[in-house]
Amino acid sequence: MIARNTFVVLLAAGAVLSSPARADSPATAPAEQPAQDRCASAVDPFDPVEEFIRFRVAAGEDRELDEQQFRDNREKANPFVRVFDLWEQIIRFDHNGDGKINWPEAEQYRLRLREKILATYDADGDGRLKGDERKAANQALEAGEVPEVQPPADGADASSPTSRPDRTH
Ligand SMILES: [Ca+2]
Ligand SMILES: [Ca+2]
Repeated sequence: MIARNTFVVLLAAGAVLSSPARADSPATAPAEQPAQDRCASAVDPFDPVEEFIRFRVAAGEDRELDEQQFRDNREKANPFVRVFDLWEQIIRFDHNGDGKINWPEAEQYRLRLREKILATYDADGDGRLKGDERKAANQALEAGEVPEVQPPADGADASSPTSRPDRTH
């Protein structure tokens, strides 16, 4: 009998502990809490497939992102252009000089921005943004504190995981 009562108590305690404490919190989330993870896909972990898909939607038929498309895309659902992306920065990666951004140019911009953000916020140097690192990065990006990015100088592209020998011909 005692054992059984204990079992019932444990069951009740388990039910309380396992009830999702956050289930009712989204509707009443405090305003100061940044709800969105700004880093996901675009920064850390960088997801080239997801970013490519988003880029293609943003760039339209000609697969080239121009300034107007860049500005329009920011307001769309699942945009390629995030709150911290600046045309003034991405256009520096316009290697073929046509005034528009194609996917290889966009990807290089993403990778450089990732490098810069990790250099600032990846405190333990493990190549990932976790916990407080991620929180700090998100808060900065949300506030528009974006590191300056430049395309790598010719021949100094060894750090890019997707570097291709396309600049040598
Ligand atoms: Ca271009
Ligand atoms: Ca880290």
